[in-house]
Amino acid sequence: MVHLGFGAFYRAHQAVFADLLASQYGSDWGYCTVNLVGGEQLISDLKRQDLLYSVAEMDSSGWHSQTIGVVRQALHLRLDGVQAVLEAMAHPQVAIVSLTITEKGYCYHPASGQLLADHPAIVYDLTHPSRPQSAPGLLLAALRLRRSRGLPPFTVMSCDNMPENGRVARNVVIQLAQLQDAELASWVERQVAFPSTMVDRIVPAVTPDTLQRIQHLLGGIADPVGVACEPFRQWVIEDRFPQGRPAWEQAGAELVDNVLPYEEMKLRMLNGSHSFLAYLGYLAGYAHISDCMQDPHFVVAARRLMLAEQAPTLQVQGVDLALYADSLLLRYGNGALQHRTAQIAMDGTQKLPQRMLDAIRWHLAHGSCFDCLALGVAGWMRYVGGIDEQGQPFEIQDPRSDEIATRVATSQEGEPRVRALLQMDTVFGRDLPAQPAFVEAVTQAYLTLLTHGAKESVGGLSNR
Ligand code: NAI
Ligand code: CS2
Repeated sequence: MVHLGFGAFYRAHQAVFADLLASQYGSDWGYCTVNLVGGEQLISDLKRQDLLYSVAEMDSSGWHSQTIGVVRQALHLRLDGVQAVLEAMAHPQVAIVSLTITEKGYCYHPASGQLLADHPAIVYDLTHPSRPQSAPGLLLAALRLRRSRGLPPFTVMSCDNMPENGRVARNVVIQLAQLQDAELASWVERQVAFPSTMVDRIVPAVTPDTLQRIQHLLGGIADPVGVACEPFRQWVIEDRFPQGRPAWEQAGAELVDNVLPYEEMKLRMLNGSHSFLAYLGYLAGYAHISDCMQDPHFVVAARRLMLAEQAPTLQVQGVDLALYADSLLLRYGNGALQHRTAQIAMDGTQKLPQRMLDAIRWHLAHGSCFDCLALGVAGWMRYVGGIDEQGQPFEIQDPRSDEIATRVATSQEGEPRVRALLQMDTVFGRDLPAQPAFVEAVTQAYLTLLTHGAKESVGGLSNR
């Protein structure tokens, strides 16, 4: 397998499944891992330590570390060059290329799922098709290379937090192909499988403190590639791998025909409540998700968001959603994780559609209440204003931060600000801003936030 995106999540999730298969079930599936954007130092460090690194699970009983040894090769697009990456992907033994490149790595329009043909990386790839920079461009160039060599295509498996992530990956690769070579596009359409997956494990960004604790666990040996995570892990995979796959089920993954109901459940209940807690918690002065869980109003509001506003919109069968919500709240309360609200608040333009807006569309169609979701969206709007409730400025990290900054700078605080942000159609589409019930609910929630602040506004929800 080749994995694009050697970030914290891959290291503590997909690599852990493969390691378990190799160490306990004799599997010979391994990885070539690749970083495309950033993470140069990580790849160099990994090479320096014989491609081994540590994963520590943390909970209230302590930290437990294991060594992961399934990475066989590590590359960086900038350090090793595009040719080396394409050759790795075109290697005859490669059957799967998986991805954790964050939502923005797909260069797509989150509201419509279409390729952003004017994205700078895509514009570059269209003029340099055999030396691409973007993930869709690399997948396409590697598939073209395999086809020209008479090799079967690999299966493309997205492990990013998007509904129908396989379909998103497929759309962007095929649409990019259509702009270059119609015949190649139709070959990809016919020959390449893009299964979807639901992935779950809370893996906070690594901090100096994480590395220090891992060093302590390792008896003083530093591991700059180490990562720490919660004990829980889940992986639901659409079973469509024409070129074969590891027996992931032996390591606890669920292989299913249709993963969408699980993806929607996780994205709306877990990620939706995570984003709600991230924006409102940050504004309320809570640095970590576990700090939000110390505030009973935040706990009640998050549970209400999950059960009253997200659960009714789901199609998943046979899952006790009340139990699921309670298990999520327990996981959020894990104080060892130190999962920063500011980390989850990043890239909101890429996250809001699947975490909150799809459920809001459902409520608008059914005429039902979505107060918590409206406050979540208003929380994002207040957050991207870039000034906290103590008047301190902070930085917004988002691929659309320039557009956000312009909209914020050219609109007056209050209702005009809400109207200006609602015009971002990559986030809200054209339909939502045209629905008076939506505009009214978000505007009211925003004005409540301005007047009463985040803590009181969340308290107001939990008191209803
Ligand atoms: P990270 O910040 O540690 O790693 C991000 C990875 O994405 C890096 O390998 C980076 O090179 C790559 N990347 C960033 N922008 C890119 C671009 N424009 N094109 C190509 N590659 C790009 O983040 P982490 O924790 O590994 O999360 C990555 C993704 O994994 C998330 O966005 C999410 O979709 C998914 N995920 C993360 C979970 C977590 O708890 N950390 C849990 C479930 C899913
Ligand atoms: C989080 C997720 O960073 C975020 O936006 O909501 O990465 C979350 O930790 C995972 O999806 C848990 O599986």
